[in-house]
Amino acid sequence: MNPEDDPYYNLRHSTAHLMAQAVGELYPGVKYAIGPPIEDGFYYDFDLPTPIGEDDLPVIEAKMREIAARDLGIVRKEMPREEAIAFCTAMGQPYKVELIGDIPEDDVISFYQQGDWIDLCRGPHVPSTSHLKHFRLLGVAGAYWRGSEKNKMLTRIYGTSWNTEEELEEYLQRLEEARRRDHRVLGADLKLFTIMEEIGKGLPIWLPRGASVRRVLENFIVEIERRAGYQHVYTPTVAKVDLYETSGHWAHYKEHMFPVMKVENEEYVLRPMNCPHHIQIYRSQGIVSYRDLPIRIAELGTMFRYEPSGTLTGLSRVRMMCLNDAHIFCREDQIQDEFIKVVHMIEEAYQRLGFKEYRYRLSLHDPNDREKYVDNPAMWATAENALRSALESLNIPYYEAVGEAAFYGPKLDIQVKTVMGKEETISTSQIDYHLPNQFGLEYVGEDGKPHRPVMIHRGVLSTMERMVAFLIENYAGAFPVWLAPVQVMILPIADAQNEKAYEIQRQLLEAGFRVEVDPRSERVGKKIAEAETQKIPYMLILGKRDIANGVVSVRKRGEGDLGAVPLEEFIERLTQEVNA
Ligand code: TSB
Ligand code: ZN
Repeated sequence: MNPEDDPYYNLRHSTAHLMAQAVGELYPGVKYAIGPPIEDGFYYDFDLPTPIGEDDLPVIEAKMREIAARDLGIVRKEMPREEAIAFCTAMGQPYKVELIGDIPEDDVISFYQQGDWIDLCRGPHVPSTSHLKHFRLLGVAGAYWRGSEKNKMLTRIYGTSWNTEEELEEYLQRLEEARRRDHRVLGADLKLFTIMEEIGKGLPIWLPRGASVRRVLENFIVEIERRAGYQHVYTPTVAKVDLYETSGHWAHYKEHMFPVMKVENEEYVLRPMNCPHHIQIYRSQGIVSYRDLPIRIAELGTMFRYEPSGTLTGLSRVRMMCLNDAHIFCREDQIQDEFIKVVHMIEEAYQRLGFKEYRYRLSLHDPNDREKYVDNPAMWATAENALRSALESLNIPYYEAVGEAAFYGPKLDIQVKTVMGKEETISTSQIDYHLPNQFGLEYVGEDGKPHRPVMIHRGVLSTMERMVAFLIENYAGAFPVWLAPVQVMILPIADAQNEKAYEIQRQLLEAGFRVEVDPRSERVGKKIAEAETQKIPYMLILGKRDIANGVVSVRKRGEGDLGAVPLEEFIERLTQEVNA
């Protein structure tokens, strides 16, 4: 965001400063990182002496209003580099010292001061704190210093700031709208999932309705994979540490793994990925011929990742997850073809799921990051070239991101946006020359000699957790009939119709649908309203007259009354819609 193309730049940047000053007065000893304006608002990252949460925001906001009312002039000060470094060091602001190091040699180093508070800053700003009136603090999140998980996790406070009270109100309303779609809110309202502190952070419980959606998705993708020649397996969710030492996870992925468990005199870890297990399946098959390839091993594989608590988000970022995973072992001359098939499978799935807004990201390694990435420039060149040429023949638009590859190879990631505006990876397809090497995988070529296969790692639906989070938001909880956890709710008008309602439920269950009865002695109007709030696609209303006439009165979510039809006709309609 630049001052030139954002009319709110100064206002929001100044409000970020105001917040930082307030935090400084409330939490002496706070260390300041960065605090830029962003779309619709601003944030500031703090290294705080005590942890804070959403509950503390009103106090900070009140302090901000108090400081704004002091009408402090905001003044620019320039300083020579050495002086600036000494100044920030004396103030106990190590992040600022680091930031000064990033400023190009010839650039002027400037500070902005309001009252007794001062911050390293390029500016510009509004003239005085009294210009800041129409703001609101919105949330707290964890954020790594410089965005790298190798650095300390800081506390990020988000806020918004506008020129008028009307603008602010309008924005808050827009936000409220987005929040209504937030999968965490809908997940609770629609009884899809819950997270219990008693069990632990990032460890969601799938309630019956959420589990239903998940089961439908699992069956859906397993069937697509079966047709495409994948073989499904089950493998253990733990393994010996040695396995991950061999794979390279121990060297490059350890900080994402849970700590080691000692069992008798062996060491085990919860697996953060399924690949090494699938590699063992390849190895267990004895001699593999070039004619046997590709071998496609698939699993709805449960895995565990140590994600810092500040990054956990409902179902979309968790610590235990089930990935729609597969590893394709193939010859080099098969990579392109297999890769293209994976992308087509992703597109097929998205079409059925109704996803339209997504972007392809080519995720490349960062040659300067020796810790994250396997150090083998020739291997990276081969893998990245193979991926690029597959992309070329697919002829799809994509953008590139350096430093987003897996430690073992480049990826094609499919990026989507959550309702809260965060970009996330759903599907991924990755080319890997590293793991086959680590495990010494071989096949016998046409020439009778041993050769090394290449691996494609791919997840089409992502983890079931992240996929369901995304689906909830995508549909605002109103799942299409084939995915809906409860497809039909039967609403008897009076108790006298309950028995018949259960009979119809049995018939519909037999026909393969997910159906519930609401037998409570409530007004039917109230039962209808509740089923609407639960976003159930079909309601069957059952009165005395319906039973006498041998029909059910059908209501559709969002459309209302569709009239009375014999049950068989309704079943036919439903079957057609589910299979459409
Ligand atoms: C595709 N070894 C590969 C696999 O064979 C792998 O694990 N790739 S991954 O690390 O990119 O993860 C696969 C997908 O899991 C990601 O694209 C993302 O959609 C999902 N995912 C990753 N971390 C989390 C998490 N903490 N919570 C929910 N989903 C996650
Ligand atoms: Zn893998």
